[in-house]
Amino acid sequence: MSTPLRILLTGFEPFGGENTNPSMQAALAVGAAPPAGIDLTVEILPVSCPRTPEALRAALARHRPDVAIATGQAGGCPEVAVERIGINLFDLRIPDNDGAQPLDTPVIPGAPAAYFATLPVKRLVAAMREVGVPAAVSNSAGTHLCNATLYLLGHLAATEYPGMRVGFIHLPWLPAQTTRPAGAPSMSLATQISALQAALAALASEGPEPQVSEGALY
Ligand code: PCA
Repeated sequence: MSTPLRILLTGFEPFGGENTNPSMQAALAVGAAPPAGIDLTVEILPVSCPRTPEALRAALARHRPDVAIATGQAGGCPEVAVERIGINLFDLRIPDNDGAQPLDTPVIPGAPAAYFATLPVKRLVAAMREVGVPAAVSNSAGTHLCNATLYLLGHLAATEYPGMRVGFIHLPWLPAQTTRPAGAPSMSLATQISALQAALAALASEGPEPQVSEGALY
């Protein structure tokens, strides 16, 4: 039997005054029932410009994964979004959980402008669609801590963890987060869990990147 793929999956704690975060719930649920062939560890990260990087670094040092996938909430997004790129920028729309709101500030001063995710983003999207989950590649992870986490993962892979593959998955609101006002897009926790399980299972197998465009702007 081949050695199982070591995957670190992270979710975020609630932020912005909300009382839950779908990424925390979905990541913990997947951690309790990981797909076969994967040595999975789940960590929940704080939402804080200084503390998120510290927690991420500590998690990587503890687990030394082959693959690091972070997940976070993208409130208002109607589908699961597999992020393609993280940029070296904080420009927070709302304060982090320590009340800080840096604008136009690099995540790591002097470091490169951006890092691409090194996971097969189109194959992950295809695997999610195959199990009936609306999903797409996203070409901007925003400028809050989710983008910063993908950027940091790319930077840490480039500088300290050679060979580690990295990616980020943004998840929609859960239905209970969209009751007031009603009508915003949401997705059930069960569907979000299937999306993450499909992505992990796809990583445990080989396959070509689908030659389809994922260049939609919206
Ligand atoms: N979403 C935020 C940060 C934490 C989270 O779950 C974001 O999209 O950057």
